[in-house]
Amino acid sequence: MINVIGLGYIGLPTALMFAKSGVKIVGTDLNEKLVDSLSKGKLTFEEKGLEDLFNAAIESGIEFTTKYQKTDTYIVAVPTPYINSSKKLDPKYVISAVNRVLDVCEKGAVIIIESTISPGSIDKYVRPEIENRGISIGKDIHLIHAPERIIPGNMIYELEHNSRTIGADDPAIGEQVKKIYSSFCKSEIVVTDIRSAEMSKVVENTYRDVNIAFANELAKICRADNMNVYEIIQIANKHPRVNILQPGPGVGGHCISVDPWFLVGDYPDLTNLILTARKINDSMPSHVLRRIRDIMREHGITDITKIGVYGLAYKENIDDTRESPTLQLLEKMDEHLAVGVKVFDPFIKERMVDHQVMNFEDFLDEIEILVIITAHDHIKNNLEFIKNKLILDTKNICNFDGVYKL
Ligand code: SAJ
Repeated sequence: MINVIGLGYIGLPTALMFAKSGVKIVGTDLNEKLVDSLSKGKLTFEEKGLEDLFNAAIESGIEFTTKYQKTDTYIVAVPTPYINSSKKLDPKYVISAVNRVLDVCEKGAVIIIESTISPGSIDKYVRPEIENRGISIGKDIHLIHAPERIIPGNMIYELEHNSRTIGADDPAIGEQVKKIYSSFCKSEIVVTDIRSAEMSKVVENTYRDVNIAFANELAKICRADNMNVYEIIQIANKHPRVNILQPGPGVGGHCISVDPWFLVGDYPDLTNLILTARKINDSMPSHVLRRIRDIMREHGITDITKIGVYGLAYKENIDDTRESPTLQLLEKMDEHLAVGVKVFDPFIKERMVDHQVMNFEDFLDEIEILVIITAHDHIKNNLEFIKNKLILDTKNICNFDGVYKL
């Protein structure tokens, strides 16, 4: 039996995938409401294909509880926030989960940490915690770091088809864990040491952050001289060794906008490019704000409440709002006392910000300037209803005349 600890965006789909593949799974989360909801067959977030997978896992006998189980294998998928002031990882949830596992686990149990951690965290925070309890790593318990790579919006497919990394102290235990993941992962599983696994995970997300920053910087350069950044990227990408990403209103999510800070926090003197990229991406909401100001000036609009921001999720077709560019933009506006902008997102069913309008038609009725931040299919399928608005399209999805771009 595997006890999956933490039933959030990563832990839950992973637990369900194992269960569907016939592995006996108990999912543990301290949040009683969440456990209660899952036990009643109600999902806690939306994700393509998750409902079917959930039903299959229930049929296979998955259980949810707030209690840690006595078993031989644990997967820890708890949040790893970063401390805003120091930009360092806050390992408190991982440490607490590991301690609770140690309270109940069998001798020789394997503790697999899936949560993203900054390179060196297992050595710095987890090992001392275990050793201080007089428990011998490699004998009484085994440690593994198996970072995930799935992307919200395509999680279920990617769980099965992405390759994975297993970091282990002992290659034999690494192979044993590889076999466990092979029950649903159809792609290559690389076994390495723990530090390399930690580092490669953070490097992957940092790579993407740096590349998005390049696209965002190009957008600013092109705006300064009125060039079409999208066309330029499209042409440049015809080169066989060029693959520029898309500029946007900022980088959200709990991964790409967070992980590079782990490297900056730990290696402040060595992270020039990475820090600059972070700053460029963090500056995009201000760039959007300046674009809104340009449009208001050009059209003599002074009433903030006539602005409507479309999208609260950090990217298209999901309901995850963590670090979302819209929240960053609203914060910036708030600093400038620009309060009262309307917000709408078809995926966010509960009110989470001021002046959020819950119905698309009402939202459109109330605004003159529409700022598209999230490219949900919903807006792409409703383009005919927005044609009479002034539009700032930060995602390059409207191709009709007069639309303002980043
Ligand atoms: N974005 C752009 N331009 C682009 C691509 C993305 O502005 O060309 C923006 C998105 O709109 C979004 C942000 O970047 O705000 C991040 O979105 P994303 O789709 O690039 O990635 P995440 O954060 O949803 O998931 C990432 C993935 N990592 C990589 O692609 C290297 C995923 O595979 C990881 O599992 C996940 O982080 C994680 O949990 O670490």
